[in-house]
Amino acid sequence: MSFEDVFGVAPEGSWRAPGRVNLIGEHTDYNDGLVLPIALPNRIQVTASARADGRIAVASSGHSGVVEFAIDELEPGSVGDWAAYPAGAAWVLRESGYAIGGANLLIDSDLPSGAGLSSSAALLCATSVALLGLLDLEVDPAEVARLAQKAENRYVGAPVGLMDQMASMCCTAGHALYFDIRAMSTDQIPFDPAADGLALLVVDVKAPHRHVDGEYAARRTSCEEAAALLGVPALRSIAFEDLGDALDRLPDDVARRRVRHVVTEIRRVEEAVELMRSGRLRAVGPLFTASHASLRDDFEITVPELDVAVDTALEAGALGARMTGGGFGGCIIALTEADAARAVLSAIEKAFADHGFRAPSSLAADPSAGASRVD
Ligand code: GAF
Repeated sequence: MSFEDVFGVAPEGSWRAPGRVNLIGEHTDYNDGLVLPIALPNRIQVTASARADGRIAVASSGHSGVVEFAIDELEPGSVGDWAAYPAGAAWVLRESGYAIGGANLLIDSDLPSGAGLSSSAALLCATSVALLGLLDLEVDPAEVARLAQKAENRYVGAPVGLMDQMASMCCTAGHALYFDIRAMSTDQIPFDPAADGLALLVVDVKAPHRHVDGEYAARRTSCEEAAALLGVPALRSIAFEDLGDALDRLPDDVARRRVRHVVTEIRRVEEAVELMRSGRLRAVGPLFTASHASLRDDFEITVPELDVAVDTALEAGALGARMTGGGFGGCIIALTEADAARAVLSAIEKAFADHGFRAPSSLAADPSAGASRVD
């Protein structure tokens, strides 16, 4: 589907924003914590031309038809389904005082959706940079990320944290993004497994998403309620050394397990970054595995496909493995010796066939750059 065929005019440019996998630091972002994502080579691309009538027309290679709306009339929920994301991006830019104009937008993607690779954030970020790019407006990438999160929270209605949008906007090639949400500070950590004779496998377990939105919101609410009970603004304020005391002050076992996950996971991110900075990438493997156990047992967001993939990867010799992303489906990552990657993947494929699960698929995990204009 060419831009001219759909809109009858030539495009003025294309902008792209990648998906991500998080190396470690899961469900910590909305607790003011620490995360460590890499951007994937897979991305969402928005090709665009300006319109003079204040309307946005959006088409997608993954969906039929053109959805059209007036920027001035956008209100949360006014556009639904997949077009809610580009509409949300336009709404938040308008609300934030950016004088965006009308546009024709054609969306194209090689980023699997529903695989926990952050296609929603990528679509919001790609649309935002396209709408701003048509006006030649330079906006700080972290600010675009914050606006994209606001659109997802307020326009789409998903109570997500800020990790995915920051990964999509601020990652750089060859690095993981160490993002401290409380400080709103970032550091680029060199990440090149191949240089150490290692590989990072990303495996989509193809599990049907089960109650993802409701369960995500429930986890967030549990964390916020626990923080209120402990008298802190967010669980980040509970130091690892004070975890035992904090757990003693909580009224029930579920709250204790949720808090234990968040506090220990933040600690694991610090440890992983320390190891990566000192060139000891192999030693990060056990932290991945501990993170998965915490997400499975304390945060309770894994599903059988994720657990089987992780257990099988470890049995087949992976140095560490964990689910990545929001949970309840999506992907696992496994750190392996480079020459063991194929065997680990084959073992997961065989285990899935034995369990009667859908066949998994794997993706390249080259740490890639954040959103940009496509030359
Ligand atoms: C999803 C959310 F969008 C992120 O903000 C983050 O909370 C993640 O789940 C879990 O770490 O991707």
